[in-house]
Parts: sequence; structure tokens; C-alpha cells
Amino acid sequence: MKKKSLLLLSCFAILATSGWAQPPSQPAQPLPAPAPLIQNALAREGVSLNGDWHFFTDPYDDGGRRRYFLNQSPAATPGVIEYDFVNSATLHVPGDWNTQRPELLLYEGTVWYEKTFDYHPRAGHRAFLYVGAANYRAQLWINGKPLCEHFGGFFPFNCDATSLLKDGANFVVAAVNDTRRAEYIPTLGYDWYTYGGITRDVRIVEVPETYIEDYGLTLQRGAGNRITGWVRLAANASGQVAVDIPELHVHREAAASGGKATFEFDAAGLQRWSPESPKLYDVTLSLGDDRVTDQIGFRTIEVRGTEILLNGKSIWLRGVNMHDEAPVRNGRAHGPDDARTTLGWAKELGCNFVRMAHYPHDEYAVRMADKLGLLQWSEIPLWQRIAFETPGVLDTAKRELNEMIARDHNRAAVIFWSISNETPKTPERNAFLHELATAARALDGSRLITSATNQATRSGTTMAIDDPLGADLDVIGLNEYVGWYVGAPADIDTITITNPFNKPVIVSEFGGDAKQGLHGDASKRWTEEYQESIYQHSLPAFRKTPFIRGISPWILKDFRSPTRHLAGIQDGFNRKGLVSNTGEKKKSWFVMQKFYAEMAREAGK
Ligand code: GCB
Repeated sequence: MKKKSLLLLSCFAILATSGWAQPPSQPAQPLPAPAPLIQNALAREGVSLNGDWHFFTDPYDDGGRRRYFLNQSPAATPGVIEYDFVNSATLHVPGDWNTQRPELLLYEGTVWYEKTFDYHPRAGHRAFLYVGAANYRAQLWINGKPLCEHFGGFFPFNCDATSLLKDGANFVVAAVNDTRRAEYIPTLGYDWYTYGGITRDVRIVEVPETYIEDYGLTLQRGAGNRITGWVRLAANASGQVAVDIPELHVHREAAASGGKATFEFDAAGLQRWSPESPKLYDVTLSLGDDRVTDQIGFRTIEVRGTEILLNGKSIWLRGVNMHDEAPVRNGRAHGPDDARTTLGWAKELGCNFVRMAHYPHDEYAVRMADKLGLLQWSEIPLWQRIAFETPGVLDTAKRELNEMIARDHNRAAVIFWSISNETPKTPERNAFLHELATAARALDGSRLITSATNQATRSGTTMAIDDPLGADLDVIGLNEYVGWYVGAPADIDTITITNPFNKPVIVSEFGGDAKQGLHGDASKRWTEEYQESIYQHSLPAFRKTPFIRGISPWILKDFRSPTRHLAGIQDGFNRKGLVSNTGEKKKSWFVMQKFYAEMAREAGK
């Protein structure tokens, strides 16, 4: 062989061992799926892994091949190791990466995280790694061994780490990738920010070998106090299960066989949950050594013709939309303080209802809504242009629906499961959403199924809701933007909204942008006065339409959106908030507040 080609060959060999000559690839073996979700995981025994995690970015997705999950030390490992978690910078978990470091604001791709922690396995217990949410794809390893992977940015998951954890120092490595993809839900584009990272709590959750995986308690529709319930044990185990509600002097036992026990009892003296009196009871479920206590409210929700009945009585929903962004501070919300502030604004506005758009919010917010008495709309992120025809997408939607309901099905505040927002009425979409609505109803028949549609046909002074999806829903959400995307604010004065379904309608969105502090003539877009006039014209129109049984303006607070570029006005924010992103109230806030005070007075609330 010639000298020159020998040299080339040896160069190639060096490159090959250092990794450069191979194409990047993910780990060869897909990681296992998570275990079934442990209900109320945050109330279980365990160890928090919140705090600082080391990280670095991996824009070329090279880390699987380079085996970053081994967390090797460059000093202590022979050969060339070109990463070093210990000396890398840190990100706080929970938290999106975008707003923690300026250089990550626009980063989209993979970030590798690592945390070393002390752990002492408990005899006779299983240990699960619980992640409240990681956007979008999360792959996890413990002590260099594969743990699991999860897809979907707004859902909790837990993976059985019992056999991987050891006594003493352990480490967990996570590769989180937030790249948008056509077949994901949400898909390639949407009007909110793709906050990447581990955005909710991480914890080791400990349960006995035989444990309660999930449970549900529901007040039966009707006038009585009959509660039905069920408990599911992991791995289809058998055992004697008990439910206790001390305040109601309830103690019931049931035998679980094949993993499931059911019970039914009358709760004499039960005080029903309502926005005016959001009563929660301590409910304890037990099975041998396993014991979990939850705070649960009891209420019924149903429809009768075009009315929504809460505890058998007609209710008009004084709502507001919100994204799961922190109040005042930038980035994703997290924890009870953020929830108290944001939902406190909704209370101050006079709301009895919030639409948590467009994906399941932080569990602390949902639990806070339970405490504060705010009825709630929960939604999967099936937003606008979803790849309805692509194989696998329906399974993804069903999985997300399942995971949303799995986490929150004991929250009294949640009355609506929403399956979609603003999708075009193609035959593929109609069939897809029909199946999804059926799946939602099968998962939870005690709540109402809804969706927000923008399919309405204008002709002359009529706006007709025109969407076959209505047939699959209990309550129809109508996104109506007269005065902003459609016509002028005063147009609504002469419009009659028609509804071909004998079902309640909620105006799930309406409003327009205003830059807080920008004042001018009410005919001038982007001013507080223009936004105010949309509200002034819209509210009487909604109020006089009998089948409209609630409204939720878009939106409580300005939020970050990468599609909003208007310099000096939007600057990267959707400005349809009633308050600015820094919490200042706009004129339309006061219009809404006054209207809700009137509606509450009228309802005697
Ligand atoms: C909509 C969408 C919502 C948007 C809003 C807007 O119809 O449902 O996600 O943010 O309009 O401001 O355009």
C-alpha cells in the first residue's frame, strides 16, 4: 500500500474511534415505555430530584452514539471522552430551558441532563422515577442503564427504577428533545412557545411491592349522595382494599381480584363541591402497607337540552382562557404559588370557570382550581393542523387523552375533557375526532366531552355553527373572533348566532390584541380602546343568545408566541391578554369584571 493511502487510512481509523466517521444515530434499542401512572404520585413517599441538573445541548443528536448516558468522567476513563457533566453548567428542574439561559431562548433540539443523588432503597418497596412533564420526547437512564422513554410534553409518567437504583450515589441522565414534528400532537406549528425541558417535578416515588396504582370516586348523578368508586392494584394483584372519608364517617372495604375492587355507598351529610363552596374531603385509600390520601370534592355535571347542570342546577360559566405560563416572570408556570397568582386573577375577574388551554396544565394549577372553586376545561394539544391521515397519529391522540384523564380524573373542578381546538372539517378529521370522543366517553362517562370549533358560516346577519363534530360532543365550544379576525367590533350587534344542535354552547374564545398602555381611538387596532370595544359589543350579544351557557375570553394574560412579530407592539407576544405579560390590567379587564359581577348577581351568586 502506498504511503499516502496508509496515512489516510490511519487518519480514518482515528476519526472512527473518536466517533466522527459514523453517522449520528439514536441508541440502537428503543427504551421501554413507562409503567402505568401511579395516581397522586406527588403525595407518595419518596425523594425529590428537583434542583440543579447539569446539562449540555446536543443539536446534532449525537449523544446516543456517543453514549452520554454512561456519564463517564474524562479524567478517569481511558480514551477520548468529549463531554463532562460534572463540570457542565446547570439548569433548574422543574423549568423550561428557554427562559433560564439567554443562549437557549430559541434552542430547539436535544438537551442532555444529569443529576447525581444519594438514595437508600427501602426494603420491600418499589422505586419509580416520576417526571411531571418533559417536552416533548424524554429518554432516561439510571446509572448508565436504560430506564424508559416518553413522548408528549404535558403529561406525567413514571418508570420502574427498582432494579437500577443502588444504595449510595446514583445518577440519572435524561435526553430531552423538543423538536416539533408533523406526526406529533401538537404538530409543527401552534400559537404558543415550545418551551423545552423538564418542566415539572421529578421524584423517586416509593410504593410497597403490592400497591394501589389508581383509584376513582364519583358522585352519582341525581339528588342522592351515592358515591361509586374503584381501586386498581398494580400488576393485577389481589388484596383487601379500604376507603376512608373520616369527615363523613365513611369506612368501606372491598376485595380486589384481578387487580380491581369496586365499592358503592351513601355519604350521608355530604356537602357538594361548587364554585361558591369548594368543599374537599380527605379520602384515604389503603391496601396492607400502602396508603394514599387525596383531597377530593364531590359534584355532578350533566347537560339537559341547551343547559349545563352543576349539582342538578343550571349554571352559566363565567370563564377565562389561560396558558400555562408563569404570572409576571417569563417561562412555564410551576408550583402552587404560580397557580395561586394566576387563578387568583381569574377569581378577581369574577370567574367561576377557566379554560386551561391548549394542553394539560401543571397539576398544581388543577389542584388549586379544586381549592379555589374554579370549574375547569382540560384539553389535549390537538391544535389546528394535525396530521389526521398519518398512521399512528390517532394512537398518539388516544394516548394523550388517556394520560390527561389518568392524572386528573379525581378533580372536582374538571368538568370538560376537550378533544381538540380549531380543526378543519375534512372527512379524515371527522372520523378521527368521532373516535376520540368515543374514547373519551369510555374513559370517563362522568364528565362532559367538548371541543373548540371555529367552523361557523356567516351569511348576512347570521353566524351558523356548522361543524359535524357537534354531534359527538356534549357541549360545543365556539371560537368567535368578530371584531378581530372577522369584521369590525360593532358587527356582532346585528349578528344572530345559530346552533343546529340542541346542546349548550360556550364561546370558548373571543377577543383581540391590545398593547397595554397604548391608547387611542376605539377604531384603531392594537389600542386598549379597540380591544375594549370588542368586549363592549360582544358581551350583550352572547348574553342574549339562550343556548350560550358560558364564555371564556381569549385570554387572561399576554403570552409568548413565536408567530407574533409586530415590532413595538407584539415583540414576540400574543397581546390578547386582559392583563399584560407583566400583570398590568388593560381596559377590557374592567369590562369583563363588571359583566361577570352582573351575571353573578343575576344568578344569585
Ligand atoms: C385561536 C387559537 C388560539 C390563538 C388565538 C389567537 O383561535 O385557538 O390558540 O392563540 O386564536 O390569538 O389567534
